[in-house]
Amino acid sequence: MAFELPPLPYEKTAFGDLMSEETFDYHHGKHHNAYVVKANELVAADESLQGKSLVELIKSSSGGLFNQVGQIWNHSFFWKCLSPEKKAPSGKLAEMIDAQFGSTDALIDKLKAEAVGHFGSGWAALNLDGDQLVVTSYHDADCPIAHGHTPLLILDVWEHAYYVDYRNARPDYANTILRNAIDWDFVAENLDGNGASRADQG
Ligand code: MN3
Repeated sequence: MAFELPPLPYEKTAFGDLMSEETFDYHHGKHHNAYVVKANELVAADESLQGKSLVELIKSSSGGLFNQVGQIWNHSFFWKCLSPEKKAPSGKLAEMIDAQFGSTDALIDKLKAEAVGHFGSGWAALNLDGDQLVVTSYHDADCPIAHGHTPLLILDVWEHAYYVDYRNARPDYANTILRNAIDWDFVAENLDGNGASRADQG
């Protein structure tokens, strides 16, 4: 069965100037869609790949196919990490953040530094490792699932994610999105794997 572009979980205009409709038109409608189209072409051309799930392909492929399926997973997960309604961590997630980083602000500073310091295209991420929160990043189409990591939150730091709205200012993009547009409820759901498994459907 062919992979499909998952619909956005909100309207393309929901974020106003934080992330514009034009950004969603290109980022979801063209970039994310192109990964879906190319992955389907590669799978259709190779019988041994057919019937495999997205996660199975991420774990077993390399090169061109890995780039497409990794990016399908990353984007499907990324859209779910965003919320047009400003939220804050609560419950167990807030306790873990406070215990490890001191405050949500301090965690966001660390995530922002990871996003800004990452050279070239890729993804900044907050993962769960055992009972510890880990801030890290991935290059290009690399994907937490490929490493057996448990992602809680990922932020796209490819230029196509911010160039329409922030031009070259990756720090402004990372700071604005991390402080105003994260779905911390989705992040918390991923502590027990539920959110991540939902993103796998994409
Ligand atoms: Mn992208």
